Amino acid sequence: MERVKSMKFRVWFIAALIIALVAVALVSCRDDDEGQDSAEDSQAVAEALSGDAASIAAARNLTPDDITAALKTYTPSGVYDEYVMFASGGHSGQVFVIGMPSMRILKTIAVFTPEPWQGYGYGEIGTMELLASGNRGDHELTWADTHHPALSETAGDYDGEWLFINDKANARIAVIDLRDFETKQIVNNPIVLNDHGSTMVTPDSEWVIEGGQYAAPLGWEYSSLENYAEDYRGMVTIWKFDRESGRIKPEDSFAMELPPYWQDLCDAGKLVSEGWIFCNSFNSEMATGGVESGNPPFEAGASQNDMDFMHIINLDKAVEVAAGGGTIDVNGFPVIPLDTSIEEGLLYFAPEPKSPHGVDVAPGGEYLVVSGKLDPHVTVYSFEKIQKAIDAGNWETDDYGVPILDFDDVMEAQVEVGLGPLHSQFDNQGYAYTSLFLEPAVARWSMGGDYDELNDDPPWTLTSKINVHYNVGHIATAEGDTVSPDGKYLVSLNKWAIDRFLNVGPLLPQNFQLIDIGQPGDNLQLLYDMPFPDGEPHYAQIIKADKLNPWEIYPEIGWNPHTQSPDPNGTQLGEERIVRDGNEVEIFMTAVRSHFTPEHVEIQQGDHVVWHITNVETTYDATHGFSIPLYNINLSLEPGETGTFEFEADEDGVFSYYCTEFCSALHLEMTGYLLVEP
Ligand code: K7E
Ligand code: CUA
Repeated sequence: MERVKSMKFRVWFIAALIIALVAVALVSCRDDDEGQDSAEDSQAVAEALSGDAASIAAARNLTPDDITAALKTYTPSGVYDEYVMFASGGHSGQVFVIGMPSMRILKTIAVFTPEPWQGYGYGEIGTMELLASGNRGDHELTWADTHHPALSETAGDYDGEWLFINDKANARIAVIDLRDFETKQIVNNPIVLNDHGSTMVTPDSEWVIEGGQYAAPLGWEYSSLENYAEDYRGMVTIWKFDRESGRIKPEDSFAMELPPYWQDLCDAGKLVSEGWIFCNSFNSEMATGGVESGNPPFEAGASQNDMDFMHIINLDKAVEVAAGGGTIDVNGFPVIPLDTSIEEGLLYFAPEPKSPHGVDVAPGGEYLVVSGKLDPHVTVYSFEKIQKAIDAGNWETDDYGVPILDFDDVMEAQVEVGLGPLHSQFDNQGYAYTSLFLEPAVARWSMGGDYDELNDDPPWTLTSKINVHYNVGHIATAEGDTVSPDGKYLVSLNKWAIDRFLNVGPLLPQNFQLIDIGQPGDNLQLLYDMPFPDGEPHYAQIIKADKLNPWEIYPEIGWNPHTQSPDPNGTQLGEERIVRDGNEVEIFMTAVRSHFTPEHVEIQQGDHVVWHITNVETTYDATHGFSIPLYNINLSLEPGETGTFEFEADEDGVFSYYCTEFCSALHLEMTGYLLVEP
C-alpha cells in the first residue's frame, strides 16, 4: 500500500494544524497541572512551533493525520500511561505488560519459561519449585503457549488484583499476583494435555474457566483414532479460585465431560447471564484427519458442516451437581459425566455458523456474539431467548443426546461484517468490534437493544471498518471484557507485520496497532504501530492504570515473594553468617549498595550448599542481582526480598560471584569469592 506522501501538504498548513492541535491538547489534557497558565503555555507552544516544528513535520513527511496520531500517543518523560495492557506472550510462555497509549513495553512477567532478568528458574528455589510444579511427571516443561490472559474481577469489573493465563500446549493455568507482578502458582489440568478456551473468569473471579481444544481420551490414555466417537472427549474445567490465599484450589474444582467436538473459546456470563458459561466449538464433524492416507485434511474435514455448536453451560447448577457427588474420578480429578450433564440440564447446544472462533458476552450479559471464520456474519444470540427455548423444552439432540436448541429460536441478529470474522469486543458507545482475519480489518457495528440508545446508528448494522496490517487475530478494547467498557482505544493484535517495519530477516515481529475508537460513527483512526518481538500474543486485556496498586518495595526486609510473608531465612544487617554441619553449608548473606556480606565463602568440594540472600534495601528500584559462574545461578533480589538457592559444590576452583544489576557507582565492586577447595 502506497503511503500518501506529505508533499501534497504545504508547510504552513501543517504548522497551523500543529499549533491548533497542541493548543487543544494542552487545554484539554493539562488543565489540571498546578500553577500552569494555559494561555502562557499556548503562547510558548506557538513560539516553539513557529521555529522548528513545522520544518520537522515537513522534513519527516508527516501528514496531518500523523501529527494528530503523534499528539494522541506521545507520552513525555515522566508522564504515565492511562491504561495498562496485559498481553499473552504466545509461545514465549510469558505475559507482557504494555502502557497505553504510548505502547511502551513496561515488563515481561515470567510465567512458564525460565527468565534470567527476573532470576526466574536459575537456582532460586521458589521459582525452581514453581516451574517444576508445571512439569508432567518426569517430563520437564520449559516453555508454554500462552493465549488468553484474564484479569480478576469484582462485580464484573477488573479489580487489578490477580491475573490468570493459560498454556494451550500443555493445558496449564498460572496465577499472577499483581502486588508484585510475579507468578505464584501453576496448575496442571489432570485430564487433558491441551486447552484453549482459557482463561476466563466469572464476575467475582470465584471460578476460572479452562475450555479444551483437541479432543482426546480424558486422563490422557491411549486409544486408536478408529475409536474417536466412543473414546475421545472434549471437556471444560472449572477451577475454584480462593482470593484469600490467592491460589486455585484443585481440591474444590471439577471438570465436565463434553462430546469430542473441539471446544474453542469460552466466556463467562455476566449480569443477566451470570452463572452460565458459553464455549464455542468446531469440528462437530469429528474429522480425524490423515491427509497422508488419502483422507481429507483437518482443514477440510472439520469444515463440512454449516453449523457447529455453541455450548451453553449452567455453571451454578454444575457446581451443585459436582458438590453433590455427581462426578466420576478421572486421574484423581472429579468429572461430571456427559450423561449426568444431559439429565441434570447442565448442557445445551445452539447451532453456530460456520467454523466458529470466539464467543463474546456483551457488557450487559444479554447477548452472546459468535463469529464463524467461514461466514461473513457475526451471529448474536439472546440469553433471554436461550432461556425461553430451554424452558419450552422442544429440541433435537446430537449423537450424544445433548439438546440442540433451534437456531431461529435463540438468534437475535446477524450482522454482515466481512471476511474471516474472529473475535469481538465492546465499547461504551453501543458498538461492538470484530476482527476480520481475511480482509484484514476491524469492523465496528452498532448493537441493538439497550445499546441502541448510545449512538445514532441503526441497530445491528456495520458502521465502519479500518484496515489493519496484517492478519489480525484478537482485538482488545479498554476494559473491554467488563460490565462497563471504556471505549477510547482498541488494540489490533496482528500476526503479520510484513512491510510495517525495517527488515530484520525472515522472522518478523508481530504488530500491535493502536486504534482510536473514541469518536462515533465512521471515524476510526490508526494511531500507532508497535512491533512485538517475542512469541505471538493471542489475546490481551486492558485495564485503567489507576486500578493497579502494586508495591514499590516488599513490605518487610526478608520477604518471601512466593508466600508473600516474611521468610524465616531473611537476614538483617549484622546477622550474616556461614553455618557448617558436616558437608552441609548454609550461608546467610545480605546485599546492599555496594557489597555482599560475606565477601568470602570458603567451602570444600562435595559440600551441599544452601545459600540465602536478603536485599536489605528500602529504596525504590534498588534491586541487586546475584550470579555464580558455572553453576548456572542467577537471582534477582528486589528491595526487601530474600532468595534462596542450593547446589552441590562438585567442581573445585575459584568462582567470583557478582551483582548483575548496575546498582551504584561501585557496582563493579559488588562482588566476592566463592572458593571451593578440592
Ligand atoms: Cu483467536 Cu487462542 Cu483466542 Cu489465537 S485465539 S488469535
Ligand atoms: Cu548491586 Cu550491582
